[in-house]
Amino acid sequence: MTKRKTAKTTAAPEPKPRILVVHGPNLNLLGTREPEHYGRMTLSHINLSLARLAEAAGVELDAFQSNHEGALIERIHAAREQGVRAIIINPAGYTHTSVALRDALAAVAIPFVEVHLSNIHTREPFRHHSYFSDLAIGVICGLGHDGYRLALEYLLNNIDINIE
Ligand code: CA2
Repeated sequence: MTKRKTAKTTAAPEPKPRILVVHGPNLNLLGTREPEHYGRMTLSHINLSLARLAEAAGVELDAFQSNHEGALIERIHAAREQGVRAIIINPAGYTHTSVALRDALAAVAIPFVEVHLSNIHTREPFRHHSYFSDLAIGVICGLGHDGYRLALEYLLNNIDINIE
């Protein structure tokens, strides 16, 4: 008698939830200049500690930095296609100028936390207004690189309620 092979059905593993961290212009210089405002930690170091925290929670974390408004907008559009669950964004100088970046976040409707290393409200008046804050779940500013970690911890604790 010949034995017939039975096809085993193994369910595909659930994809990990994804969180995207977006860093705006000049943040690639972190840790090299203006430590009085932006601290001494480099962007790679910040991204690495966030990635470790996310991995421990079973979440995939992508980080993206650009000095170009269009590239930031396109990354945010791509996030919708990728099913990104939440975004942490420091729009840097675009915080105070970019209707286009704001519109991209509004269009994809992915919940986001706005983070600033420095306290924008204690600095020059032109930094006091953000085009993002009224759309954000929350805003963290003035806590240096800890702000990113706190934003991520919040999202990791609340990721399930962020599903539309
Ligand atoms: O405090 C923040 O995180 C800011 O978003 C940083 C922006 C600034 O325009 C915002 O008002 C507040 C500037 C980012 C520039 O990053 C640098 C980092 C190191 C050295 C020089 C610039």
